[in-house]
Amino acid sequence: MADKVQIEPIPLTSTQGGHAAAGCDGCAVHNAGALLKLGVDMQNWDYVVALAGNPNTGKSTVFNALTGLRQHTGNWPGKTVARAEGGFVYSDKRYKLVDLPGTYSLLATSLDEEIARDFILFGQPDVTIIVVDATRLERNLNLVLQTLEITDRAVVCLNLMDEARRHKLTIDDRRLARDLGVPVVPTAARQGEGLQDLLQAVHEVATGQVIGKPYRMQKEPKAIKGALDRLVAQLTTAFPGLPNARWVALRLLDGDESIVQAVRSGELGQLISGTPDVAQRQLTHQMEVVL
Ligand SMILES: Nc1nc2c(ncn2[C@@H]2O[C@H](COP(=O)(O)OP(=O)(O)OP(=O)(O)O)[C@@H](O)[C@H]2O)c(=O)[nH]1
Ligand SMILES: [Mg+2]
Repeated sequence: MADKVQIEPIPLTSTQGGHAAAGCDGCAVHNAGALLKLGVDMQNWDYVVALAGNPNTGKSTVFNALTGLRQHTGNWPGKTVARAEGGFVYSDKRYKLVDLPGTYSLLATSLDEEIARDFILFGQPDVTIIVVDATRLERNLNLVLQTLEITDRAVVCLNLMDEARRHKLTIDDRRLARDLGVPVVPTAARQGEGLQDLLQAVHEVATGQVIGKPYRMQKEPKAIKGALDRLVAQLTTAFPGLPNARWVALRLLDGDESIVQAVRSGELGQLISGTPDVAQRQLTHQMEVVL
């Protein structure tokens, strides 16, 4: 059933609204400094929401519906990849929405993947909406699971539900939400269906009313378990509060150059305030020896 979207798109030049702060219930968790480096200015906005998803799943349709076409387009800093950002107000909170490049994975093997991955990892958006094609769920879940390894602040937008219905596909979205550990909202974005529920789910995650407990693969091959455990312990010491130490450790073991670089340069440390330099230097030194 189509519902009416009651949102209030706002011009990007508006100067009202609060600042992001950390360390309280319902407060924003995004990393304003890292976001600025990624070209997103969070002054005068409460929350930042990233739109991720496989190519052609309806991300831009969702984006346009939520921002009412009030949007800036440009490039990612230093890259020739296009970026759109826009804004809306929902329940008295000012949300900035950033449309990420469409990707099948977040393993950073292409520029698009690197941009999407870095935005979620370093920008630490308050919510990441993962738009999935309900008619190709299996293929789309790959990106969902990878995103959930990095952040627990996610909402799955189960889009193209009209197409799924046309193909006589029924999806148990409640079961999916339970299994994934994050909210799942069925939508047909082109018709505006489900967008009100999507906004409500985003709001609940952003304000901490709903806390995701994402499904994460726990079983790793025996051969790497010892190394993984050691690396996680070292990362946790070097970067206390790192929200995804296990994922970072797995990427380091995989030789992911941009993550190795982020540890070496301290960029990873900038995500968390009060990082003890000594532990970080020790880890960096050990990595120099190993790599
Ligand atoms: N039937 C149907 N079509 C949709 C829906 N959402 C989006 N579309 C259509 O799907 C096509 C792709 O939508 P986009 O919003 O451009 O998808 P995207 O994910 O931004 O695509 P890329 O940026 O190229 O990765 C367009 O023709 C949309 O009109 C939906 O819920 N139902
Ligand atoms: Mg698009």
